[in-house]
Amino acid sequence: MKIVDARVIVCSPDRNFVTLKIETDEGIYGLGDGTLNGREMAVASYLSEHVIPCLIGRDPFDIEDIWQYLYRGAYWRRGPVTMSAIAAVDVALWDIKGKALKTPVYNLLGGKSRQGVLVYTHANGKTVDETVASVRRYMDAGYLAVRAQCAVPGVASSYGVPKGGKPYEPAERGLPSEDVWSTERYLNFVPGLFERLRAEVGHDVHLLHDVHHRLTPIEAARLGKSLEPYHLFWMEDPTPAELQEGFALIRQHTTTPIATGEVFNSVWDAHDLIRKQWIDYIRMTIVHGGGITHLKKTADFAALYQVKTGFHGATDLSPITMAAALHFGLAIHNFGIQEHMHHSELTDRVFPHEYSFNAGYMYPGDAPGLGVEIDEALVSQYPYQRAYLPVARKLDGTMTDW
Ligand code: CS2
Ligand code: MG
Repeated sequence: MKIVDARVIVCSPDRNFVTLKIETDEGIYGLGDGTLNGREMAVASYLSEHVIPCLIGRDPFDIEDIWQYLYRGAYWRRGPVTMSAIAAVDVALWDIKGKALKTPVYNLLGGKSRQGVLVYTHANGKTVDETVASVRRYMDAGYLAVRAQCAVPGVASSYGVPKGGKPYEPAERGLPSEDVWSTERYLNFVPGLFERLRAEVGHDVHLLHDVHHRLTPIEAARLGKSLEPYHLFWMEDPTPAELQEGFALIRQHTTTPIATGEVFNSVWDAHDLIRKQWIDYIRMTIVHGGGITHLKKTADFAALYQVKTGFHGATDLSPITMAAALHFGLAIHNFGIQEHMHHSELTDRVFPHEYSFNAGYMYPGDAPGLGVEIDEALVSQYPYQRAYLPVARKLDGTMTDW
């Protein structure tokens, strides 16, 4: 089998997605996701200008060699753009191999280690009451794990809370909006949110919270300690992870489990975090972490240190990545949990897929390959529109981490 063509499809059904379609001389094609929220066209150009010419004529079954060629051959290694482009190729090749061998991708990864993939979704509210009601709605819908985010009183805009009554979508068309942040008000508010949540929804549901890189290590230690009575499933991205040893300071003070890595793109970004057991879950995702091939190596390394996976799964990763993550999560032994933020109904029509949800778990389906398609007729109606993630400033105007 030979790769005879490949092309990048950028579309924007409610939000931008970058899709790579690789075609073979046997009529089998594969789909990969290269979506990088707010920097989509960088990945599209990297693929079109620098990667696709090198793919033509290669055997799509040579997944490992093509991965190594694109990684080592780039010379300028790592980074979200490079690794998202490599991921798009890698995932498309796994899709082709599954289709050619007439088996779902999870079977190529060792087969089923479990019957379903435990998922969590996003609850939020402008008030504690709204957040409690939102968590309850998802519990009633069958979710066993729910992330809870709430507007912080006295702060004009908070991460994870929708604006203007629309569903929460991180990227906004037009230039970056400016959010406001107050560490003091946040740290004084969040423990009370989870005290109320546990009192209202009980202790069985897994509750998660995303700090979104906004605290110093000692502030994160204070937060983790204050949340211990509410036994969160995890406290996510407590502090920017460039300073990996900062997580050692958090660990000294709290037993609240820690998840990080959605902005990572290589196992080297988490090398110390994993081997020193400074985290409990690695969130690096298949689309930004170099694809299934690199995430398999990362998960196997993490397993040596009893670190589990908890991959990122927000709406800015396409249904192709969600499908790949579910095949991956069904197969690997040290799976922890999979994020599942609902795509819009229009996005689901653009990317018809086999995966499904039932009673807290998701299932990738048994179609050969990934079990996801792209409706190219529909795509043409939703062309790319530049969009940005917000930026954040402290109350005094100092730039901070969004
Ligand atoms: C968040 C994301 O889902 C999460 O854990 O951190 O919504 C994140 O803000 C977006 O993916 C950024 O594009
Ligand atoms: Mg996050």
